[in-house]
Amino acid sequence: MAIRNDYLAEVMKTVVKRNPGEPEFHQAVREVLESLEPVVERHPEFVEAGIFERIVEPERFIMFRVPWVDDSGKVRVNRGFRVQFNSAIGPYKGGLRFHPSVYAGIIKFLGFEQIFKNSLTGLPIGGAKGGSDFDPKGKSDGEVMRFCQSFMTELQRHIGPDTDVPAGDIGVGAREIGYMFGQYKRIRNDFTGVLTGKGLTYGGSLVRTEATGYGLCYFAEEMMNAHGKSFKDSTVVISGSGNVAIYAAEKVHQLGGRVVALSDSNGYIYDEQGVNLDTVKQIKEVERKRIKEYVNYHPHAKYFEGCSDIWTIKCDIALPCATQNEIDEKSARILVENGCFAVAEGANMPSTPEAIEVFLKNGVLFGPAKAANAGGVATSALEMSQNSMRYSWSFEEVDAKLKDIMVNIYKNISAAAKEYGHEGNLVVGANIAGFMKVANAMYAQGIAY
Ligand code: NDP
Ligand code: 2IT
Repeated sequence: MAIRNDYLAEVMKTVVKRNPGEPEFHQAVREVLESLEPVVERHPEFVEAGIFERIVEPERFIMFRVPWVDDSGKVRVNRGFRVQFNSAIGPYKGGLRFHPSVYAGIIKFLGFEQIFKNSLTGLPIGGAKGGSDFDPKGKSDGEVMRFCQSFMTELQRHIGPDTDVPAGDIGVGAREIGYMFGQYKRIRNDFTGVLTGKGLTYGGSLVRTEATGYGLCYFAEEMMNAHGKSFKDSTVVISGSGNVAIYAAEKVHQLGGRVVALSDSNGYIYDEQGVNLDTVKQIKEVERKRIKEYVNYHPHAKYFEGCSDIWTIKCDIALPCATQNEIDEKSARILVENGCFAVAEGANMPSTPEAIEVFLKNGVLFGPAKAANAGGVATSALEMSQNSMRYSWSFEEVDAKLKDIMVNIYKNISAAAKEYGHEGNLVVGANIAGFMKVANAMYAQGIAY
């Protein structure tokens, strides 16, 4: 698809001009604007109120220096970011990514996607994202702690439980959230739910660790059930071996499917008998080692260098759970040729636009990230609710709410796709359904931002 509507094409042109050298941000905006053509036609009042021009421009973009001292006593400097993209429907909410590839364009693409994803959850959360080009790999716990403390020393002045509530993403898990929470509390003298993904001993919610992966499978199962398919007896390939990948794999196994491959940025493992998740958790969560260690525990499994070839493995269902643009047109074609009938995105924007086109043209059931991986942030919002009540729900209660939310997301986006003339296209459905709630809220609040 291309942007055919002249007005939306003009909005896109301004985005490219204002944000030069940020292709991931352009890609995320272009996809949403393409989907919104039928909305422009039906809602001239949104055009008049400048909703489209406003929604692509962050309310606030913060960039800061993060100095810290490594174990050898050397001073190191990283760059920190927080984009507070949209607060129309609730306090800014979104994860923090620590990865060497982080720069303004990555943070903006993720923050922009987060607006619509958070809207789809049905919960009152605005869109944000942040992070740093810090690489936690190979760093000692002490180095990670000093970095997190320095990062929070600046970030704390911009956030708060009713203002902006960060969480994890790539490279930010329970350890990093703990260090940042401790530093926030020390500086502000405030024990409050300012971060989500906290440990269970200090305000965390049950199921948050599992939520993105579990939610992804609840969504995918609902999408497949609507077409007479399911995880039961299926072969599944999952990329990544981090938080999202591990708990997606756990839920696939619970639903009767078999996960045969997982990866990291160096390569992938193939275990025809089904991946042993106790081993993967030990390697990745406890030892923080590489996925190739898996074959030392299970010699019948195979390890291959290079992560992108994971998509050449024959499977029924593919769940990309590593990073952006990890499935290109070629990989998408191979998946289709091998009989893959469903793809649900655990990572943010893991399929290139060309790959998505291949899936849609070939009738592959395709669950786009902002719908399929919304279970993580939805459960973060449930953590915020529990913190506000100073109460905590049981695992079963939170899990049931998560499942409900994911089923509703599927229903709402397929209904929106149909209503706007694109039945079956969940990309268009997710973008329109996510947009409508935010646009209505912005419209009602006047030209405040
Ligand atoms: P983790 O840091 O726990 O794991 C990331 C995994 O992806 C690792 O296996 C990592 O391998 C791999 N990976 C990261 N970058 C690359 C790369 N450039 N190329 C190849 N592989 C890579 O992160 P999460 O599991 O939390 O996040 C995974 C994806 O899910 C991200 O896109 C994130 O934005 C998205 N997401 C996360 C949510 C959450 O709640 N955590 C919620 C919604 C979406 P390696 O160890 O080699 O770097
Ligand atoms: O991309 C995402 O939705 C996340 N990384 C989770 C954000 C959150 O606030 O829980």
